[in-house]
Amino acid sequence: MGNGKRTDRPGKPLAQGQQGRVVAAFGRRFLVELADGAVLDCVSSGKKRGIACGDRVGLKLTGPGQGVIEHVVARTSLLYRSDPFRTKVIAANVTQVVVVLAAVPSFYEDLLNRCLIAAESTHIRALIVLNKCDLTEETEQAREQLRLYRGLGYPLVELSAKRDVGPLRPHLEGHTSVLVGQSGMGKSSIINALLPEAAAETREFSQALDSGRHTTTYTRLYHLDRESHIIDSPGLQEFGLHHLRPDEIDHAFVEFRPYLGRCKFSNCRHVSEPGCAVRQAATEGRINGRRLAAYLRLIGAKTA
Ligand SMILES: Nc1nc2c(ncn2[C@@H]2O[C@H](COP(=O)(O)OP(=O)(O)OP(=O)(O)O)[C@@H](O)[C@H]2O)c(=O)[nH]1
Ligand SMILES: [Mg+2]
Ligand SMILES: [Zn+2]
Repeated sequence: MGNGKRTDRPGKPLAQGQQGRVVAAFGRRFLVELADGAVLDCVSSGKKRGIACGDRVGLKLTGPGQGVIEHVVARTSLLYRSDPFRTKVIAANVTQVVVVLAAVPSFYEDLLNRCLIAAESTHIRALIVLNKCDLTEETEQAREQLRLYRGLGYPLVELSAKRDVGPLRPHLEGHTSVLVGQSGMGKSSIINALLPEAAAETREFSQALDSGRHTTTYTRLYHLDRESHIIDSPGLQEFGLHHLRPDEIDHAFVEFRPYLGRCKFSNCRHVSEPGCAVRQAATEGRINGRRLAAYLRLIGAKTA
């Protein structure tokens, strides 16, 4: 399954079916919300794979409160990750990726970069949240580390889910946002702070769907208002980008763009080729060395 793949008859309602939005995705089980607010417990028909939270779907009712998803309406976006063997969808029809970081536990900068690259390559806006700012001492170094990303144009919102999520609210207006990041960064805490009633809902849904673990194990969409929605997702250990071609990765590093097409060789991978405009820019301090190193790790090159 690829990003550009359109799935089944876009927008066409089924004669006896209903349309709804996937508001929770747990393996092959889904909760689908209908226009009247009713939520159905659904499975996917046949071998249909890759249905994501946020997807608009056509479904058939099979019993009280139950249905089968029969098709997926064409998506405006699909955020997903991949390794050489398979693809894992994260969320569909989102307009913003919110990468949630915190100083404690420490975050992996490569994972941040991978989240940003995934967002750029899907043409989704990316926002960085530095949570747990109530831990003032620990946060200082993380703030310093993130200065680079602010310089690249990524909005950085500092907050404490424990104290006040207010600074995040204006950034969510009119967007369908998905919170992504490592486990323990506070994604679900942010959701609960934004939507006090979500705590009860989370417990309710975790009873229906969860295996009883404390961390999030399923993707779940919440409504902030009619136009603004937010998706909580399970913590990521890694963010495989096997599906991206090297030239797509090049373009997803926003600060590389002015130099692309200017290397001596048109297929330059910016590793050690002579006449490389990207490396030249790095040497001159116009591209940060940490980002070039992250790029080289991403394309699997030796950074020696
Ligand atoms: N000090 C402090 N702790 C926080 C804050 N936000 C969350 N935490 C704590 O961080 C821990 C992890 O929070 P969660 O919201 O479960 O993290 P998550 O990102 O949803 O984790 P996964 O679901 O595993 O991906 C919990 O113990 C929270 O109480 C904060 O603003 N300040
Ligand atoms: Mg969580
Ligand atoms: Zn080059």
